Amino acid sequence: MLYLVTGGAGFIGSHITDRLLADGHSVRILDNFSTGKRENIPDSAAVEVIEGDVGDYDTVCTAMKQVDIVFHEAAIASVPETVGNPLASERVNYRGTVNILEAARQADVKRVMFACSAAVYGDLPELPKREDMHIKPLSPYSVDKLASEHACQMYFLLYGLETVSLRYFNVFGPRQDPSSPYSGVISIFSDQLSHGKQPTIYGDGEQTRDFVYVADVVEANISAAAAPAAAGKAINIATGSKLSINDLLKTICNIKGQPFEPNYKPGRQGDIKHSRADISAAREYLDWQPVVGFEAGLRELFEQS
Ligand code: UD2
Repeated sequence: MLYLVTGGAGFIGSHITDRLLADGHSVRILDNFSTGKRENIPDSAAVEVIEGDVGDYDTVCTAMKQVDIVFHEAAIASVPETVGNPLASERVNYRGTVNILEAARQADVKRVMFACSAAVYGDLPELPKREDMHIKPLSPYSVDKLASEHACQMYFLLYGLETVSLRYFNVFGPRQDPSSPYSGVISIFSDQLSHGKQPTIYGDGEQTRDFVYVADVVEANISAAAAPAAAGKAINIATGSKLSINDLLKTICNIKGQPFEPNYKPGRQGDIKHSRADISAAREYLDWQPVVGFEAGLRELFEQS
């Protein structure tokens, strides 16, 4: 089987690539290296790398040749970046997905997994988030992810191309880049503590998130590629539990054996207060639930960093 992983040099895509290689598959990576890193790609004869952009249809068609299954992880992942540049978001995050879907249709690909996001839910207060509830995307990023999800469903219904949209919640793990202020909070805290810097908590720290470990996200993708009932669905990928940012920092400090003294700053504009998923659809359609989980994931992350 030949797999195409877009964004395969990035955080989640590189972990999916590792998993596919471990199973003996061949992997083609399409990545423009805007945020992805060459060192994330294993040195293996079973990996082919195409440097290129999902926004370019001809490039996508070249990358799609002979491919059986696609994991579409490439995106402009920074919400603030898309707020500053909505056209770039539309080109990569929406049109990039349509390019993938159309090229996959032309190449008779068996299934496409699309990396969607909990961002589509916006700031509506109702919890836990269920896939069928009212949503309110609030940024170019979330609008383009939602539009992509609709395109995935449309390609399934209209053309029979099997697609699965996975709505990732707060994913964490090795290779998540801590360098931007909008990087995942776990990568930022971990990096700050490693360098003896005081962590910052925005707001009162009582906001909560549903943190899911990257290895569990990879397994959700592997299940989605094979589960018959998943085609045409949008499915939350999370743990179903919540943790406050205050408790997150305490847990990290306990594991690292370092004391902490957070610096509290005003809450971020647009910050969502609480986020937690209902993961019953993942259980039902993917026969998936997180196996590593939050604390074991944190320990694994710190062992590797
Ligand atoms: C996540 C996604 C984002 C989008 C959004 C939709 C990540 C990295 N980001 O943003 O792409 O899908 O959900 O709602 O998964 N915080 C601190 N100190 C720090 C950094 C963050 O207190 O140094 C707080 C931050 O204000 C927020 C929480 O930690 O309340 C989580 O922040 P985040 O940037 O990791 O993720 P989030 O949920 O804002």
